[in-house]
Amino acid sequence: MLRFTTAGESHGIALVSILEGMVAGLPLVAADIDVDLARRQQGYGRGRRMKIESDHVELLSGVRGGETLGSPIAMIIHNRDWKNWQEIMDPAPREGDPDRKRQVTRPRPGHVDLSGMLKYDRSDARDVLERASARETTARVAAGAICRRFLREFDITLGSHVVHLGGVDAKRPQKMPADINKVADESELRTLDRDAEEEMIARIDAAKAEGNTLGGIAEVICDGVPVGLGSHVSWDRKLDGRLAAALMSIPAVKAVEIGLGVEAARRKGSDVHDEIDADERNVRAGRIRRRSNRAGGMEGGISNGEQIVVRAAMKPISTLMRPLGTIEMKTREPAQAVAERSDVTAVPAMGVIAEAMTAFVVAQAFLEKFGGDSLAETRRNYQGYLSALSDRKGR
Ligand code: EPS
Repeated sequence: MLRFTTAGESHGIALVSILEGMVAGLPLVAADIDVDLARRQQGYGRGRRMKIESDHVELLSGVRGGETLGSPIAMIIHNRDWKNWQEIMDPAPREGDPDRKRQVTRPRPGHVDLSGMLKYDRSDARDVLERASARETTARVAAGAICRRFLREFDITLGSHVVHLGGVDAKRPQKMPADINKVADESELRTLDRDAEEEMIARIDAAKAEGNTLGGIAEVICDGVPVGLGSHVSWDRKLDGRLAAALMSIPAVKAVEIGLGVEAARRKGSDVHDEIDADERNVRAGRIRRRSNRAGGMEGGISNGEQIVVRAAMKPISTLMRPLGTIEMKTREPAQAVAERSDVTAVPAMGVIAEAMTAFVVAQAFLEKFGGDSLAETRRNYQGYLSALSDRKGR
């Protein structure tokens, strides 16, 4: 079973990511991971923190001589900002210092500050927000980058682009570029519509001037997935449900759509379902193709061989420089929420994180179906499946 876990606080010493269940023999170097870490740090509207950090992964285990060993892959990403926070975030007990600096006692509406203080019985919301911070997603992107590297061995690729930001829709190009990220990464907002981008930047500037924040939507497209990942037989094996859970777990994501998504509920069946044709060349999909891909590459929780298309919608960040009303927890008196340094928007970064989470779920489902302890074994198993699909006749 492919799985990963992360650890680390936003202004702590470092972030840690452990990916377990990856096959042996996968070529892997730190640079394969660093490219995605750098992509996650981009985006107009980020705060000053991104100028401090320059994320780089150190591989601690599970890789030798540029190849994975099949053992857990442990990674560390140091927080450069730690040097400015050592006193505040020091893990050691601090005698005679009951009032730590930068305590947060005026919880931000929309943030986990308040629920976390109550649940974990903390008087300083910093004990909650340091882990809730989207800085944690760096460690997810590290694990996702290895999954992406694995999927590339099977010609499965992923890209994403921003389709909405702060009230502005981006138009899709007539023809999607073959390498979406190559084009999206050139844009400050990771959008494929340059006109919309200008308008989005203007909205970000205006939001910043008024101390506000903006949300948006990113779309992930995964190409090359064979028919048969996930299963219809049990609720927790459905690929669509697993993808939705993975994307919903990204901080501030409030909705996930697959294919047509919510729009499918408004249309008649004939305008929703993708008609089927035989297609000799399309072995990966069982010598079949759909005339359209409104289903977003899955039917009944099983991949159908079309592109997987998922969208994640992010609410505006809950740290506002013009703070909303709250209470001071010590006195329960009305107060203004804490206004910590933050981003105006992080939608472009969220798209990169959504790619990582999609890569993880697809790699996990792929390994579930084809198994294998080494890359060569997984490849043999996959090729056996493709030849069986190819040889299918009369049924
Ligand atoms: C975040 C607040 C900001 C963001 C941070 C997420 O950090 P800081 O409080 O240090 O200014 O920059 O995102 C990252 C550090 C990152 O790597 O994405 C928050 O409160 O969630």
